[in-house]
Amino acid sequence: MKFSKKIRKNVAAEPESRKWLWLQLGVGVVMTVVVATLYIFDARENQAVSKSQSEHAARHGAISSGAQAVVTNGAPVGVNNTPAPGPAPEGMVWIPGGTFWMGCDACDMPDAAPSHQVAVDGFWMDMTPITNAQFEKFVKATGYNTVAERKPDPKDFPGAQAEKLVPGCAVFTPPSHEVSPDNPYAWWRYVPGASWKNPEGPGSSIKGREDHPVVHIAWEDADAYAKWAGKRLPTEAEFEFAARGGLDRKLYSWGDELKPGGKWMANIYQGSFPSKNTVEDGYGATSPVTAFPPNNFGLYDVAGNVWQWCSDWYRPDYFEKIAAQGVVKNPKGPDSGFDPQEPGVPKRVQKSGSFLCSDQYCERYLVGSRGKGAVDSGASNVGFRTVKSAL
Ligand SMILES: [Ca+2]
Repeated sequence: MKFSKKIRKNVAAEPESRKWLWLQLGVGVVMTVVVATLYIFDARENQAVSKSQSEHAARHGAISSGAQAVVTNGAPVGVNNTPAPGPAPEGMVWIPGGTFWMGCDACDMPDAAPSHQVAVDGFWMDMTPITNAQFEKFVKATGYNTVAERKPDPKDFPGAQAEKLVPGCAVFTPPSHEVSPDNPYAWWRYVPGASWKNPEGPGSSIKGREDHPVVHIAWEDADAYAKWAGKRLPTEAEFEFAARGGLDRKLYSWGDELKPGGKWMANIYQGSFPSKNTVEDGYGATSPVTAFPPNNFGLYDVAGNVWQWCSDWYRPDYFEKIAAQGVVKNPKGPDSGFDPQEPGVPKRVQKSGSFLCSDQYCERYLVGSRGKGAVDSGASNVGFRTVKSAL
């Protein structure tokens, strides 16, 4: 089924995994074996090639002066020369800060416009999304229980039947036939027992996926990990500045071409969403966090693979408001979240898009685009990475 570009880009936000609605709708138990088979698709050959290219990029100037410094409206746009304040914390890279055009006018996404100038100070950022292995360390050290593992409190879900209030999370379950992309419930299933360590539900595990990003992460889970690690979640502005890698107003974190030289640069979706993934990039679900090339700052997976939580509340009109204020320094988002598509459901910003985004659906791997997520909900394509302030 063909949809106009405008409709495709404004269809229901992905992921639509809001827990209370799932519980109202009822709980579906899926054939986890079938889904697990899809998820552990490996494509070792592709991985080997990509990894070798990634390592090459890291050795040869991944952290380059990628900035295209220009002066626009009197404000210098570009990457600062601020040196790293010390040795890099393990697994992190120094993002020197600077001034950039945030957002995207060409994306045809109202919440990402207008593009506007933003300045951010330097900070450390995780080179990759947090992996299953990293999250496991956190859980072993703290005994932390993620939101998906907790029994939903009836007080939070008025009207839901008691027997439906079971721990679980939303798992991508591709339908066998073509469906309209405006009905996410055709491909999301609330799976009892699904969580970071059982990504497709009971019987599935993270074995063999230790270097994949952790998933089924709600905002407070990400925040708890960050605090334990002595870090924090990035602001939306920090994430986008870092993802752009010093490139000025490009569509993607690597440039303006989706597939430079015919090569996939991120783990996204190919084929006819959601029923037929042709897996041209080698991965039908999550991929190892260094499977695709890093950007100019040496950051992996700033587009595709998994959505990554930011600290900002989400409002679709936020860019409009701050664009009127000139160059904004270190913006931290609005005071509260509001999504007119779901008033009353507090949401925070997510960036990068996921392995489920394609040019037919979502397309939010575009570096200046924005995602959003209900704070109490993860999904099988939602993870995070952390940052650390310089001081
Ligand atoms: Ca893919």
